[in-house]
Amino acid sequence: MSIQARAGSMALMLLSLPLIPRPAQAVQVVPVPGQSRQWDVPPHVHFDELLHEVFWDITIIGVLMAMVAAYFLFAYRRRFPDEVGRLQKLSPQAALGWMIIPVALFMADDIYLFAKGWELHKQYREVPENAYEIRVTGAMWSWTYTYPNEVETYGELKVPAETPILLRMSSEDVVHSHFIQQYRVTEDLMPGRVTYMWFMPDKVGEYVVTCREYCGAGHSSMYGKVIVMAREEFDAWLESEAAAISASATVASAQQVVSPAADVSARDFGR
Ligand SMILES: [Cu+2]
Repeated sequence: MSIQARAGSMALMLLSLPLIPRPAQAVQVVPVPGQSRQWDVPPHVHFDELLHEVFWDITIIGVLMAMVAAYFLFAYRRRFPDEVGRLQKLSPQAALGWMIIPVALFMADDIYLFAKGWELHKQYREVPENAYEIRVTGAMWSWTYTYPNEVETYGELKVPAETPILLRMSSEDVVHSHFIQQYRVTEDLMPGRVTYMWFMPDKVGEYVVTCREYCGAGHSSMYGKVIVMAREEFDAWLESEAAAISASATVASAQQVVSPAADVSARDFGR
């Protein structure tokens, strides 16, 4: 991208900044339209790229500053005990130049990084169309995950690999925050509101989930796992869980058929 094009896109991004932030309960997940913005690179990879860029940026600036400071310390050192420094008077143009040029350079760098951060933020907020949705309920002190077929797990979030995962989240009591360090993502859960996060589990494996908002004495026990499974393995697991639920529901309804008659007879005989 040329410098002009980059400056143009940065200016556009800045102009699109909402001056008044939307309230947190606005849960309208905007699907990514068409094929134009399918996220080939997951947001957690972008997050790391940007973090490294910031580290390089501050390292280079820091080293340059230190070198200039060391040079000045040496070049303008006191050469004999009674030496008195002289201050050269700058012309107004030179004074303005020394003020404007460094500020412009630093601000350009800062705005460039800010624009990249904004882009990353948008990626985290725009959920891909093909995301697989799971409901999350936080409570003191557990995580409940509910799958589309009403299968529930506790403290273990099982997900298929290479599928974007959308978590739609709420809390039963206080504020919690669902944090998956592997995917560089965290989001608050609040009672009476629904919030969301999405991530791309790109590799099979087990990763850590913690609560990132102090939520009472048992806060540290809100510790769980994300288990990323191969797609077929995940489908088979979900099906077997659903089958187990419907089998136990069949047993329960059979018991219900028996019990009303028993109740009636018990009532009648008790009279
Ligand atoms: Cu919590």
